[in-house]
Amino acid sequence: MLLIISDRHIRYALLNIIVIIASFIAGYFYGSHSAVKKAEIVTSLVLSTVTITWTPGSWPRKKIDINNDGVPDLIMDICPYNLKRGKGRYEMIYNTTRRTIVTVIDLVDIEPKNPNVWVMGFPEIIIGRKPWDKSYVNGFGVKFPMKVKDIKPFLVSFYFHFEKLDLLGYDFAADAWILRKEIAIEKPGTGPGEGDIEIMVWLMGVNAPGTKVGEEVVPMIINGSYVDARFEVKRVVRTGEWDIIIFLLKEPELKCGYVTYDPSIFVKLATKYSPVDISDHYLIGWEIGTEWVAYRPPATQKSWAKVTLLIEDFTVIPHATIHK
Ligand SMILES: [Ca+2]
Repeated sequence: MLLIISDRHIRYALLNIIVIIASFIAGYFYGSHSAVKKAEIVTSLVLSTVTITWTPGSWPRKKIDINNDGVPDLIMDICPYNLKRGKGRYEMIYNTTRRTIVTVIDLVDIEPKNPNVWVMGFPEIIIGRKPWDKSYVNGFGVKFPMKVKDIKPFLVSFYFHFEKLDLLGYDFAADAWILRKEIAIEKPGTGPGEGDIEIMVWLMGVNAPGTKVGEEVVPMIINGSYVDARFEVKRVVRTGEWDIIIFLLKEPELKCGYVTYDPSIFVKLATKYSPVDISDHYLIGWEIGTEWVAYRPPATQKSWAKVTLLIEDFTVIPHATIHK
């Protein structure tokens, strides 16, 4: 993992190298010097990562089974929804042994599908599903879909870190959909529309859209400590389309680190700010990723976007919450 440079990772890399060298030495003495033994080692190394790579016109995504029990636990999705063309590298790499997800964007000559939309994509990991999916990925045990008024607590926890950040705009955020019954239950796969709600939880980012409608305090664990996290609540109300509620972390200011929170708290708070009654709506999943905005005309002459996002130790714990 040449993209990761912290001390911890250097130590890990050294440990890996030592293990690999020890394996080869052990193989040498164990016997046989056989080609089969060497082949086994190479195969296990090759299989330790799963990479999905964007090319123009594609929408790469892959279900990942973290604990290898045959049931998918999350979807890794490049989600290039507004990216028409670009030269370079846009990929996500899941490392099965270290359980890291690295997103790499290094593109030039970028062309959007819709020039009026600044966000190019939302490379992300998903539990449950997106509105356009027909089936759920519920391997962690959170039973999506969940009716809002009956929602059960669950925790999401992860470490995140940005490197080589060279973007006109970005966020690191959760995205989730609260859908009417007729879409969530009766017609899964139907895109959202008027009467549905998209909620976002921004841990960092610039230029969150919407009008400020409130402030909330939410319990979180950040880098191992309990925090009364202060959020600004913003709302985007739109005619003929779904409305958006954004929880924007104001305090503590976060650039990277370990984060744990209970998404059901945000869903309950969203009922207070939603322009429509969502108590009988359904939460269909929880997504974490980065919306990215490229430098491009007319803001700059050339177009480019560059960032590496590391998500590590991602896990979900059903039926758990955070209390002070
Ligand atoms: Ca699994």
